[in-house]
Amino acid sequence: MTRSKSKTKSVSASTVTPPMGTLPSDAALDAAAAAYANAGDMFQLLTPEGTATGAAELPDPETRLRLYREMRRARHFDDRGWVLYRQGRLGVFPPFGGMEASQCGTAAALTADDWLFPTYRDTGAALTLGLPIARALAYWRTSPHGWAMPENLKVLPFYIPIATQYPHAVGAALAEKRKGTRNVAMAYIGDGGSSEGDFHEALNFAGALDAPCVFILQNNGWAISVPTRSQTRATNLSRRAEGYGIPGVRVDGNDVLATYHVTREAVERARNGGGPTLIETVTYRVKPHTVADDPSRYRTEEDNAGWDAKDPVLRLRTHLLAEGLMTEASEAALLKEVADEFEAALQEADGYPEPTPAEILDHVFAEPTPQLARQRAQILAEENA
Ligand SMILES: Cc1ncc(C[n+]2csc(CCOP(=O)(O)OP(=O)(O)O)c2C)c(N)n1
Ligand SMILES: [Mg+2]
Repeated sequence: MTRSKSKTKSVSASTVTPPMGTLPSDAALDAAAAAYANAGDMFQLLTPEGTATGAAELPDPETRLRLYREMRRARHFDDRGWVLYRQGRLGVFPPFGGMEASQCGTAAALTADDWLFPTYRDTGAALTLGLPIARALAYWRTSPHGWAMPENLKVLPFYIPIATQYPHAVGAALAEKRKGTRNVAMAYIGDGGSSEGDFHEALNFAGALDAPCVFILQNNGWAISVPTRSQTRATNLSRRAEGYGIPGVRVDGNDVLATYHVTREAVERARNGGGPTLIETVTYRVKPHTVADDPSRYRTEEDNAGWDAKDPVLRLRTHLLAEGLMTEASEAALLKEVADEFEAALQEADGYPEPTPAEILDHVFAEPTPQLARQRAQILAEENA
């Protein structure tokens, strides 16, 4: 487990990037392996103090401001979610505060034509690609309004079963390849999920068939109460990619400029026929597993030490203020916009009709199977009896 002793020596992500439009050569994979052989190394563009490492050029100012906005939208959802849960206005949901760089920076590298397969913790990623806030709230209210993919957006509903989304993403990526598009599929998973068979099958399948897939492995140190260090002997999860012949990148998951940078490279490679990439974002679950969890039962203050100082939102904030790209006044205006957007979405979600029992079967398949149709008729008959 490397989370507490992260030596953030900057490794250029370009060392693992083959030229556009080509498959990764053995030499490129060897270079990737060499670059990431030291478990402490990870790609970083901004130090926790907000200064540039010089490992690569920073994204342009407009992109940096966009990333800040996306992280603030995500953080606001997370903060308000806690309050709404305590008020009985939102169900149990998994908070992701502190993981915004890992989620928003990666999702921001996609376009609305691409696929996104999120886990239950990836609201920040889904919002970044355009999932309406009201739909995300509906999901955590167990309302059918949150169960389907929104129109014009290929964001799957949040997956609760661990790791099943990985093979699904490979299927979607291969379908895009067959259709001859340049669209890619991005799938998220946790450190715990990466110990499941589906994870390994998906990486092998994607590598063998050159699926245009980007696999994001968010190593947040914990799978509920199980620390990463005790569920695997692997200390650098990105190196698992080597076993499947695909590039693996390890990135500071609390540095949004770095997560965006490496993900853009991986997305471009996939679009250009270069196949899949595994990206390990090294981050930490500073919050409980869900809002109903009590992490003091299984981890100590020592476990958590140092992570608040690595807060991804504050890191970019320091940089933007220092560079004059944002002032306290312009930030205040942004925060007001973010809060107003959320309250309008909450009102919209409050206006959704209460679900009826038969709706539990909607959205399971595009066309209901005969069994589902029979069950639906039965539920309706019971309701009307
Ligand atoms: C197939 C399956 N097994 C077990 C569970 C119970 N479960 C829910 S969350 C979780 C831990 C997952 O940890 P990780 O993949 O690291 O994701 P994180 O919660 O840290 O984001 C487990 C075991 C589940 N949802 N699905
Ligand atoms: Mg985890």
